[in-house]
Amino acid sequence: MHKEFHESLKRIREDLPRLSEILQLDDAGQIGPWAKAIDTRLLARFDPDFPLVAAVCGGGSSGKSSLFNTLIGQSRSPTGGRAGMNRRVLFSLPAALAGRADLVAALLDPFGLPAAPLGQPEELLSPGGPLHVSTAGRVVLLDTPDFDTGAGGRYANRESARGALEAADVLIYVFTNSNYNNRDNTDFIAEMLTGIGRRRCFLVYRVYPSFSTEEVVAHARTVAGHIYGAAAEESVLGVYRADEDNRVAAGEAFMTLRPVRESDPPLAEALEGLDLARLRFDLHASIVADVLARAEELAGRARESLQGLERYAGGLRAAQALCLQEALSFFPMDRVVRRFAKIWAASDPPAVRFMRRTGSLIELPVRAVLGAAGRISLPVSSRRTSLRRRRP
Ligand SMILES: Nc1nc2c(ncn2[C@@H]2O[C@H](COP(=O)(O)OP(=O)(O)OP(=O)(O)O)[C@@H](O)[C@H]2O)c(=O)[nH]1
Ligand SMILES: [Mg+2]
Repeated sequence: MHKEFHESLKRIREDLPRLSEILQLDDAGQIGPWAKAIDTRLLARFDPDFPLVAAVCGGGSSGKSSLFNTLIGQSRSPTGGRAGMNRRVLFSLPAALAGRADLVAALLDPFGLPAAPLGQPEELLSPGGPLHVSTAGRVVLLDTPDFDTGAGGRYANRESARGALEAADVLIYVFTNSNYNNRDNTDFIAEMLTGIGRRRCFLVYRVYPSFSTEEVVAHARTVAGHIYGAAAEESVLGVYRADEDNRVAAGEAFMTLRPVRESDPPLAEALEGLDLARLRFDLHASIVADVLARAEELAGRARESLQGLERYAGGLRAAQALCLQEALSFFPMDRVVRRFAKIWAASDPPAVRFMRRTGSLIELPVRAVLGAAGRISLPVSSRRTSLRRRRP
């Protein structure tokens, strides 16, 4: 299904511009952006060679960079005690992607900024486009800036974190004992993961070694519940604990990750072993379902609003008719008609002259009109005055 979709999409992508060229359609301006969107947003993403993109994310100083380094097996991302250290995204670029410029372009598209290879780790400490390091693995890992550094509702890195989260197929959410119950962080993550479509995630708990498995499970359940609500169970792909270790802090060792459920594979293996086609299909299906549900909701609201407007217009029409009826009863119809007759006679049109010559026939239509005016229902008082005025 996944493969068929990719093939069909590719055919449309190739045939439509050719058709436009053959038919000499004057739409080059539209075809270009359309083709680019298909290339980067859809075609590459459904390419069987497009790697899994997993974003490591979490609050400031939760251990994201330490985990990123652990997973790529190289100490490339700077780690430290100051929250909000990483200001840009660092991603691992599998060596297998080297010859696939189209896939790399698609990978970078959500960031909207040109990428460059990482030179010195310090480059990550100032804001800018994403940087990359080459790895032997098959997974693209993103080390993202934290999204909770800042104050008064303004967060320094949220936009950059947002790009990374939207580019990812899955997330690896790192949390600690001091922030696992922080609603602000989980709310932001929840918005990213479940706002439109549902991205699944791995949970990594940097925890004191003294914590029991039950405590770790209970805290992980709190985090999952805050992010996914009722869908927590099926959305969490695995829970891992990384016990606090001073050698990690000293930069002498990588983190040690242990699956909380003993039957689960190590995190790196779990990532490599994900059924990518299924995962991506589910993700896109959930995005389409959410988009349609929102559209349905909007259409429902629009229908309700239209009904309200129709009722309002009906009310206005009824009020207008009532006012008109009332106003008509005060309209001095006899005076208007007499004035009209006067002007008509004064302008002395040839037809009138002719009629005058042929007798007093002129009196006839005017009298008829005046008679009609007299019959129009007028308020008694105004009819009386007009009758009185008509008498010499
Ligand atoms: N004791 C101990 N310290 C750790 C461990 N893992 C990470 N740290 C330390 O915690 C601090 C923050 O770790 P980072 O990996 O830089 O955290 P981060 O989430 O990338 O931080 P920002 O990029 O600033 O948001 C560093 O001083 C790490 O050395 C651990 O297992 N044990
Ligand atoms: Mg970091």
